[in-house]
Amino acid sequence: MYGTEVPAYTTLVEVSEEVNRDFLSRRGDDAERLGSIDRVTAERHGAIRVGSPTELAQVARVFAAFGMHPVGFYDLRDASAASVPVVSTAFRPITGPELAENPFRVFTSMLTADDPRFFTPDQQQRLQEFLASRTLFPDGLLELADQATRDGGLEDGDAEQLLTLATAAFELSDEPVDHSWYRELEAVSAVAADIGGVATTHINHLTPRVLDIDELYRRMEARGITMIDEIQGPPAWEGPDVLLRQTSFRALSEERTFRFEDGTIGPGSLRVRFGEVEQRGIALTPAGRELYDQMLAEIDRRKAETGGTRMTIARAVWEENLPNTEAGMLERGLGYFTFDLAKHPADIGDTVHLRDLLADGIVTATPIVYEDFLPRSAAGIFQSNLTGEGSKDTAQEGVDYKQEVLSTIIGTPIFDAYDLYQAQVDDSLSRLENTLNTTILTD
Ligand code: OOG
Ligand code: NI
Repeated sequence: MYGTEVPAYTTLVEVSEEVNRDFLSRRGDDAERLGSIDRVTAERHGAIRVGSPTELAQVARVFAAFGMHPVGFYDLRDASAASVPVVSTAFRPITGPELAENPFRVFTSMLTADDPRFFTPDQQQRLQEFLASRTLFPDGLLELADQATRDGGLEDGDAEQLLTLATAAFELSDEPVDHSWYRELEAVSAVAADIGGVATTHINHLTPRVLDIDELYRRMEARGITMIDEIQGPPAWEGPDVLLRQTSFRALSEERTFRFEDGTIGPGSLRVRFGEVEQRGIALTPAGRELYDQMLAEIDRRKAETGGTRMTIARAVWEENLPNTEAGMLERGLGYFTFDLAKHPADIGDTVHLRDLLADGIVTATPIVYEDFLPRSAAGIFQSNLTGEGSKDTAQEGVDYKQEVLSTIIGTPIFDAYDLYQAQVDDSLSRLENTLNTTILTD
């Protein structure tokens, strides 16, 4: 569906597959260190935007039917200079085996229609009325979704029906867009217009995963597709990939039908949907993430001081601060790894240190891939695709959205990503303890 809606997406997928194939033949087995080529080829994240707590709660029911649960909280309202009035979470599978089977995530943003920094009281009221009058997810879809969640699946016919209804809910609508309302919201924020100015939600982008994003960037530019200025997130460097690197091409102008001020209906154009691609690396522990955030601050500081390019400065900062091997990251507790038995030890006591098992080659460590998002990159991706800065009245007090508030709206707790990564580590360690019949000490 999305490839039909946005043909440039198909190009992006083709180029991503080429890049992955070439990377695989260049690097051999090592290329699959962070995921099998089958998984990486199938892997995607999508982004959608909804308008209200009711709509967010409903979409959560749709995703739950597919084993996708809310993970993490992102407040993008303060993450960039531009006006981005949304708070977000990501729906995804939460266990290793589920992720291996279904490597999909959907970054889901909810408009903060009641935040006075963005909307006047009059606009808040009109927005809420507009949003309350539309139905994104029909009852039939929600009932089937709940049934699938409750029963752990559906009969074939019902499963087909669920897929048909769910896909349709994310399809671009051809209902005419109210021109003056859309433009009024756009003056506040292009994101607000994309959410509150149209009758339905839609997939904003669908992002394939590549194993070499620098190469992807070069090849897209060589095809004449202008990418945003910089790859977001970590720089290219010799050490292990961590977290997430992303880049995108600017939203293309798309024809839509508008209802104009004089009552006529006719064509006009919008720019909201873009193409994005990403490279994923090792998930960082809280300590690793703290170091990452410090490095970002240091990069900003040096950039302001010297005026060099961000990527050159970033690489230098990384080389100074981050261990350039997986073993180094593991030793300093910066990244998450699972542990597997490599060979049976001759004999082992009641307790044993993990570091000794690793040193003796009895156990090997495998990095856990980062499955989530980065607020600053997300804000950068939003921002690079806005037509204008929009407006934001920073003198006003913002509405205090936080993870608990979003959990209450959704009706189930939002998972903490660190807890999920740690659970994967702990599972692997308890499996080892059972196999080796010992207690493994990790400090
Ligand atoms: C979501 C932007 C965030 C990412 O990859 O960081 C995102 C949006 O544009 O709706 O998708
Ligand atoms: Ni994205």
